[in-house]
Amino acid sequence: MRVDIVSIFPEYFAPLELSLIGRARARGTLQLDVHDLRTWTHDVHRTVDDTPYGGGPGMVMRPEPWGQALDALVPADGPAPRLLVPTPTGAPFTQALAHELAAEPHLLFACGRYEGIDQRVLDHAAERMPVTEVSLGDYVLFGGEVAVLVIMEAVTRLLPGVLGNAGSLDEESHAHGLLEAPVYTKPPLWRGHEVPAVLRSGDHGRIARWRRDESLRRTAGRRPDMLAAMPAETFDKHDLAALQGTGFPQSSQGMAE
Ligand code: 6GU
Repeated sequence: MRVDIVSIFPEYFAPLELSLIGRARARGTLQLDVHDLRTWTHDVHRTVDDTPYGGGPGMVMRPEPWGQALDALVPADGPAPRLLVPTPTGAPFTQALAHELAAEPHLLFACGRYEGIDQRVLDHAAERMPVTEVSLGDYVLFGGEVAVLVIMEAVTRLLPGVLGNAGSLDEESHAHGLLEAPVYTKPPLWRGHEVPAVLRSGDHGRIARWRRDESLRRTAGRRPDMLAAMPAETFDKHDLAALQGTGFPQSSQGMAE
């Protein structure tokens, strides 16, 4: 996969040299280039922002440097990249979107700062390539840089060959609409806290059942929105026993009143 990142703070992306993302780059699984937006400014102050039309606080990123950056990074021949713009006004970033992005041959991230990028940059880009505005959640960051680090970590670990054990992708939180059960390692007794006996029993059927029960109860407690999104048929009689007292499933999930 090829990835280009444009930002006024290229130094933010130093962590992408480390650990498994760094290794994916060294191996060529990920071909990543970070570009300084100011490369495409031509005044002595290398200006990237200006005051907003209509008034109001803060500054807006000017369209000209962005237009030139996209011209330089979008191949004139061959397929256009998918343009990703991190912004608190974007659609929520989810594991499903991470899977979608991991299947793309070329991603281009445009990191906005201040109050955002002049809308015409995105409208013009959308005439030439798919554009996705994406948000990490309901809070506001200074700019898109940290969001790109998050998105790149979520996407890179889904690329073929990056994780040693691909099976762990199938069992992890958000893979099947439930949070993962708690995990334990040695020693069996630590500061008065024991590892649940079932996990030391060697009975794989009971262990799987225990993990599913814990997943269901944990999801009901912490992420009732996720459990509410699951159709009632998803839950068998063992699941219903595990969910006793949690308020799930709800009548709106198709159960008899
Ligand atoms: Cl993707 N960008 C910014 N600037 N703020 C955010 C965000 C993104 N997601 C949540 N807040």
